[in-house]
Amino acid sequence: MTEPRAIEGEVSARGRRVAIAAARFNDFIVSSLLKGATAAWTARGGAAADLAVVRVPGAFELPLAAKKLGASGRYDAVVALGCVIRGDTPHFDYVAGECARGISQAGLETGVPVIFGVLTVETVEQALERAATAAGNKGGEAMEAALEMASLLKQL
Ligand code: INI
Repeated sequence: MTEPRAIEGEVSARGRRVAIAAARFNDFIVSSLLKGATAAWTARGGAAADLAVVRVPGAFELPLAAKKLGASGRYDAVVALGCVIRGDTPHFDYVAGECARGISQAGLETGVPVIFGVLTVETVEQALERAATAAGNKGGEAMEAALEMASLLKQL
């Protein structure tokens, strides 16, 4: 039997334009995610002038900024970065839940990949583990997912 035709995205930033929307809340973590994302952009051949970084107050504000960036037609993908750490109140559930739902919705409504690079963790230690500057940086992984999806969507 002949093999089915495989369609896969390429993780390359060459010729791509990407926007990052990053929350300022918990900046001691988000700045590391941002470093990981920009390092992945450069490592994959992206030009500095083709990467935009937009800051918003907190994770709750990421969906609206991501939607506007996606709808602008200027970017092949949007990466949303943030960090929500569980506290003693139900606030976490509202912020994390609305952020995840809104980011998914922004992608579906604009047709532009919007990547969920938001840590939702119980403790600061868990956040630090995932924002390490070396391997395992979730910002870098989010950028790679954005590049793969941008390439894939162009083929579908
Ligand atoms: N925003 C975050 O990005 N992370 C959090 O952990 C957080 N907590 O815990 O409150 C948080 N709150 C702010 C929120 O995102 C909005 O900026 C604010 O409610 C104004 O709309």
